[in-house]
Amino acid sequence: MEKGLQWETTWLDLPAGEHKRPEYLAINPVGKVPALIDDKLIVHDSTIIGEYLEDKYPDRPLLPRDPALKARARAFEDYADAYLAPSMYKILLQVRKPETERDRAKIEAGEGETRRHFEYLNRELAGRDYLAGEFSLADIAYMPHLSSYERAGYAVPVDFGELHRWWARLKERPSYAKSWPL
Ligand SMILES: N[C@@H](CCC(=O)N[C@@H](CS)C(=O)NCC(=O)O)C(=O)O
Repeated sequence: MEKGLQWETTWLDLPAGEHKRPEYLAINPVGKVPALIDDKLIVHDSTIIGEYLEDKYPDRPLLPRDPALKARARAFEDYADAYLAPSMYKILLQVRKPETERDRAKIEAGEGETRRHFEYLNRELAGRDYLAGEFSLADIAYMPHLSSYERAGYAVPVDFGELHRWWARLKERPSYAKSWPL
């Protein structure tokens, strides 16, 4: 939507293992979401999908042109997937279980790590509206993870003011409501 494109979403039930069924493995052999089907082309991994859409539809750019800022955008995009997400999913995979089956140690480890990621992001957002210049793929990378975190009953802490305001700014974008069933 940020690029003015039309798309149709097919949601998979991950706890039910729909992403491991043969029909989905034919689309993404590693059995993870998301995947994009664009006519006859299949692209998977959120980073590659973002880069592909950026290359194919360069209007309304979602990466900075300046090489240094672009490197920063890519680094933060990667940070969301490679660092923040694994910490958060330590929590989220537990809290979706019945309370008696939850592993408290994993939840506490995830909470501690997530807080350290928040500290880092809060510092990096000081004096900035977005992570790398204008709104970009760097910011977008955090939207599904933070949204899942909130749905699990957590909140982006208000004591991290820069982070909190940035997250509020992202959620105000019409694309947030459009891309994510509320
Ligand atoms: N680097 C990949 C990570 C994809 C990923 O781990 N997706 C998670 C959901 S956010 C998933 O499919 N988990 C199910 C599983 O690993 O079985 C990307 O950014 O697309």
